[in-house]
Amino acid sequence: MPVPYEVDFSQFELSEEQKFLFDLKGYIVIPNVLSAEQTEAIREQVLNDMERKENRTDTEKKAGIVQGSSVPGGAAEAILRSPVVKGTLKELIGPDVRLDHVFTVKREKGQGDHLGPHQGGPMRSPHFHYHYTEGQVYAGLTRMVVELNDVGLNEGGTMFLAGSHKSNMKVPKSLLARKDQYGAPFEGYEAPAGSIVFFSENTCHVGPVWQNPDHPRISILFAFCNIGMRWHRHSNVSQEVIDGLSAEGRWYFRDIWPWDNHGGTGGRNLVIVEDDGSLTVSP
Ligand SMILES: O=C(O)CCC(=O)C(=O)O
Repeated sequence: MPVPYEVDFSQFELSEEQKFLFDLKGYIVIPNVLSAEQTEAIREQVLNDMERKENRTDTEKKAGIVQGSSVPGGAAEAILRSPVVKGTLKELIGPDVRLDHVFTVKREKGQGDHLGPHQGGPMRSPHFHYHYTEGQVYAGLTRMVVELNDVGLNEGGTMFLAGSHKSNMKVPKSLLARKDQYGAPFEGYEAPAGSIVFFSENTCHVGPVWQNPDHPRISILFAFCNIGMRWHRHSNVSQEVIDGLSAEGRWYFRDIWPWDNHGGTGGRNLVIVEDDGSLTVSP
């Protein structure tokens, strides 16, 4: 009999301290989420994709990014299956999450900062308006950075204007000025390879120029939102990659609707596992 796939969120919950810090600052770093083996395999995947990728735009090359790769299929699917990832997304967005966008990063010393500091301040848009309701955070568009090489403090990991996700005033132009390196009041993080950083896209942030000559920054940047919302026109994930995912991975790629009045699935937007193991998505 076909059965609906149900996500298991029960294996991880942010601690009270982690929830408090996310609400206070608009970002949180969770060290060592992936094992050394998982990290190594995903790093190889990102590097292989990058070598194979033809026709990268000048902006992609300068920024050290690739839009469109085999991620989050293959070894990278372990990220979507991680209890920490599922539990944290449930806390920050709710249980009905979808993957909106993903790109990969390999930045050698001197590469990066294609956007300058952005976002922060009061926002009415449902993607950027941050609120705390019924005892829970709601960070409409949540970014997740998976660091696949060690990141030292102020070496070029993403930097944040802590608290700006819910500041009452607009971020002043003086703080949005583009530079190679950012000091206080921007704050950075230290993260061993395999760590994951979550932030509200409305926390003013920047991907600075990478400074470490000994190894590149290798990361994957995801964006997630509620199943009824979409920010990026393209997710950067091909149908071929999506079709290769397990039920758990495929769940993040349901169609963009939260409810069907006439649906045979009790109105819910589900992944159904058929008798032969094939998947029916958003029936
Ligand atoms: O490259 C980074 O570390 C940050 C990327 C960024 O600013 C964004 O995707 O909005």
